[in-house]
Amino acid sequence: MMRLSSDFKERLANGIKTCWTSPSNIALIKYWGKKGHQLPANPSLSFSLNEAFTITRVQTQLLSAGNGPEVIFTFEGERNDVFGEKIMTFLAGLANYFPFLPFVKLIIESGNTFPHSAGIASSASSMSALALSLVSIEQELSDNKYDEVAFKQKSSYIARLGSGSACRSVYGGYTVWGKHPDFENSSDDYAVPAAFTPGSLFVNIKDTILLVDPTPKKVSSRAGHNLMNDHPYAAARYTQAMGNLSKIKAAIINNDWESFALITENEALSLHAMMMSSNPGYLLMHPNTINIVQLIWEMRKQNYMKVCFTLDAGPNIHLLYPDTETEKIEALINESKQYCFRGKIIHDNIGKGPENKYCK
Ligand code: 2P0
Repeated sequence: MMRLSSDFKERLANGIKTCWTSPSNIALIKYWGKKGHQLPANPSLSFSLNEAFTITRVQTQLLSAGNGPEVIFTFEGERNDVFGEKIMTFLAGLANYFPFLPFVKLIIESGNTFPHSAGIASSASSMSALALSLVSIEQELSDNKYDEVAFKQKSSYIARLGSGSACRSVYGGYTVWGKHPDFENSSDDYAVPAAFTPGSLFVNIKDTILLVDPTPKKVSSRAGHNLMNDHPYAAARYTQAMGNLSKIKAAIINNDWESFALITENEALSLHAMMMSSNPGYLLMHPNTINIVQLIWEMRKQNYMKVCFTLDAGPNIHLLYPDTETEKIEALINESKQYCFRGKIIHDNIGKGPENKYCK
């Protein structure tokens, strides 16, 4: 934690403005199950998206009595007190990390580049954008500065407390969250960039999201994580994820698409198998999710395409492929559209991570 400068109230009275864009991410090795306070039961690996991000602007006002924080939250131009309350709850747990919080009213304006109904998880991008903004404000109120690594680590730590997967969104490229012997600096407390050099197939990996069903899911991720607590297969699942993380690292470094595809699909199907075998069990896949999986497998076999799928906690298919394979994949995407909600698809690809340079 950084010490506040002696004139921090003056700085707050002048108003501090910060703004971050932060991306969503897609997990290849899935985080599913928690321990302690928002710590992962197994490590996960994801990459940040490029097009799907949240833009968050935060302005401070001084509350000199020190009875804050207060929040005014606007989402896409409209005041949203339901989200505002959620942010208040989140901030209430952060007093130990940000001693300035009692002295601020935060005016937060947020928006996404992707529609609500796109089936893209917004908690990762929005919580990471907010965490980065809070750490930026902390820096403005101190006479010291974090270096780049410490700044990102603190942001990742704070984002994790808001939503686990959000801690991976503070970086670009491939990111690991959770202690694993093959990733030297990995930690359960925050995510770190995956310190490997990806093979050429993985440098510009694409993620085309096939939107099967845009309606909100019936079982939240929070509830899903909780169901892992007494899950009969939990221990085996955590062991599987540890092994899959080692294997996928090797596949990405060795430019081995086939192994990558096997592991990625094994993770997606295992995640949903955990949901189905929870007590009570539930299904987030839609019949058209399965229709598309069958189509991918069929067309991949016929045409030797470098393509695979993954699934988030929802029915939509994330089609992953190297950018060099784009033309070959076109037919598969077109054929899949019949199973998509209003034929809707979203093109995305691996991205560079959060930025604040566009915010003035
Ligand atoms: C992941 N998911 O690794 C996994 C795979 C969804 C499927 O992390 O309760 O929103 O906020 O920590 O991060 C979704 O759960 O859960 C998730 P919380 P989160 O991306």
